[in-house]
Amino acid sequence: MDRTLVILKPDAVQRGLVGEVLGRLEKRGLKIAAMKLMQIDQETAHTHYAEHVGKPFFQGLVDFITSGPVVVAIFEGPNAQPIVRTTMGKTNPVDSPPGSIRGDLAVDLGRNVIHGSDSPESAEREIGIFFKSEEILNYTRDVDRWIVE
Ligand code: D4T
Repeated sequence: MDRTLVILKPDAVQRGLVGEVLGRLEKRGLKIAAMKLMQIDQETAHTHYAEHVGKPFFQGLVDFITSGPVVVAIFEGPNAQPIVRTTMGKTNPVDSPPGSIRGDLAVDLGRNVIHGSDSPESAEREIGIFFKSEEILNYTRDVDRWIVE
């Protein structure tokens, strides 16, 4: 089954949006395979955002993602990675349609509430940054047969 990494960024925790955002992903039909509340340190932030090193927004991005607690989670389901990305909306909330997480809950690129892996390869890399294999649970839900044919 496909897995993807989700981070509810410090703005989501501070604004009390954790339940709302997790609920939208659960209601879409995805299953939580792992989850924790944590504070990301500078080194982990640099590793996670390695593709953005050198860009003008990099330091602000690292300062923001390390500025307070985040919730990191692994969501599982068929096509988990693109399903999460479309549920999130576009990177910039101004381009995100109403009905998407960012289109309903955010207005600013630098406070866009949620991160989701942008490819299966990114998902695998990012899951490895935040979770040990024993923290990822394998279990079935009775409802899954009503979600996936
Ligand atoms: P994340 O990684 O936060 O889920 O965002 P996306 O995957 O949707 O988008 P991204 O990697 O291109 O950007 C990472 C992060 O940087 C912020 N950002 C981005 C910014 O502050 N200024 C910018 O110009 C860009 C492109 C927002 C998301």
